[in-house]
Amino acid sequence: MPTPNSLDSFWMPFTPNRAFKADPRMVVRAEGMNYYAPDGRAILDGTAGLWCVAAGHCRPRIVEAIQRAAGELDYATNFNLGSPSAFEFANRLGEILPDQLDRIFFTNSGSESADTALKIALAYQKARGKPGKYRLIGRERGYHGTNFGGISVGGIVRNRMTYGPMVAGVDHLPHTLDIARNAFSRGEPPHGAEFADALERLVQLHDASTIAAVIVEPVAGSTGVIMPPRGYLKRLRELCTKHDILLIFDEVITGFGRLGAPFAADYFGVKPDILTMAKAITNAAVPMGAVACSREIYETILANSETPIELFHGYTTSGHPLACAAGIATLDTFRDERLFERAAELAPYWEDAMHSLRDAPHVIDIRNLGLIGGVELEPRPGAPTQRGLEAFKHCFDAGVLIRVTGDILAFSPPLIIDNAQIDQIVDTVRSALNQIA
Ligand code: PXG
Repeated sequence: MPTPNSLDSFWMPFTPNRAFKADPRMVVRAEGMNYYAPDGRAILDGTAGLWCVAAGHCRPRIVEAIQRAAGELDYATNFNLGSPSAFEFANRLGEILPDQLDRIFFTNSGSESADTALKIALAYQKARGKPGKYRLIGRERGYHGTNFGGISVGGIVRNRMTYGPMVAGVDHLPHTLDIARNAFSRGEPPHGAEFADALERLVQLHDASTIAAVIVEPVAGSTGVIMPPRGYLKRLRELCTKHDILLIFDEVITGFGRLGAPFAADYFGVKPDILTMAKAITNAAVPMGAVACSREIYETILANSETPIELFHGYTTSGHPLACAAGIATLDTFRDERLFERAAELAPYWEDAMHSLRDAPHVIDIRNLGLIGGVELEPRPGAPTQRGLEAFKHCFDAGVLIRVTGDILAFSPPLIIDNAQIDQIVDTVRSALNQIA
């Protein structure tokens, strides 16, 4: 890989550009569980890239599928022209998605998937003769990417406050993090199913006849690993059904085995009407996202269309041949290596390992589910986020990549991790916490 002469031109996403460019951290290669720094040093990937490299890095089967596709059909539009791999990949996704949730719209990212899902929800309500159902309900601390729909229903202050009034007609449920009652609980926290009842209050405020959809992450990842309290998602489903409101699960991080089941919908036994995907859909080897809709939604929109084109929405690279080839090879890998089952088998060891950090300095909560972990640190007085950042840097220098959100350390390793590598992550984090003030 060529060494750049300057770091000036690339405006890095969600990064303190000035600080990073003054003290850059680079990786130049990856394989399996590891990244490699320019000096050849291995860095264990405790975050599967950014929650996305579920099968581990540079898997030959996926690499070869992309190479083959690039030489065979580099690009074809799916606007009024078809290429087989998009149909094939949609069929394959349908085989592992929840029953009847198998009408697939392709996007290029999780952000596009969120906005696509919201638009489909509105199109469905209009198609069934209920255009007055236009409101979209998100949740505090929700993350649905960075496009306008996603930040409107999302609940992260910094992602919203700069960008004006956003999409109209949006309201939010409360988030479900309740450290006072649930600190150090293992798996689904016991308290807080009643947070779902806030939807009843929103119905009283706005009336259900104005509400199109509720969108939530089954497990909130990027806002600091927030687990759904036991019974919460079921109750949310019941309330949505009761009030004729669509339920959208954003499964951009929970999809593809992260919880030890194909999707969080399977893990929790709660079926949404629309489910968004991205990241691990291609093992992140080619950018891609997708939105799975119920047959009822798809058929209603098609049957009631007043125009030949039923949905005025799409992207130049929706269902790109390289992404579809990568996606099919990724699903083959998940299946043949039984990676979703492997995640379920590893989860108890992972849980014990995460919770062994309970007595480490600064730790005020630990949360886990499937192969997800979150360790919340007490913020340093007057300097929030500093402790988290220092822990991250210590771990990186010691050869382990973790993710940090404020003072919360987040873990989401590739599903191919083994027990010794889990131990290495935990030992490195413990040592980092022992070294920082
Ligand atoms: N929905 C969810 C639930 C996500 O986690 C997106 C949508 C947006 O996906 P794209 O592909 O547009 O980035 C995400 C992305 C973190 C972190 O620190 C997580 C994400 C992105 C950046 C950082 O955990 N998730």
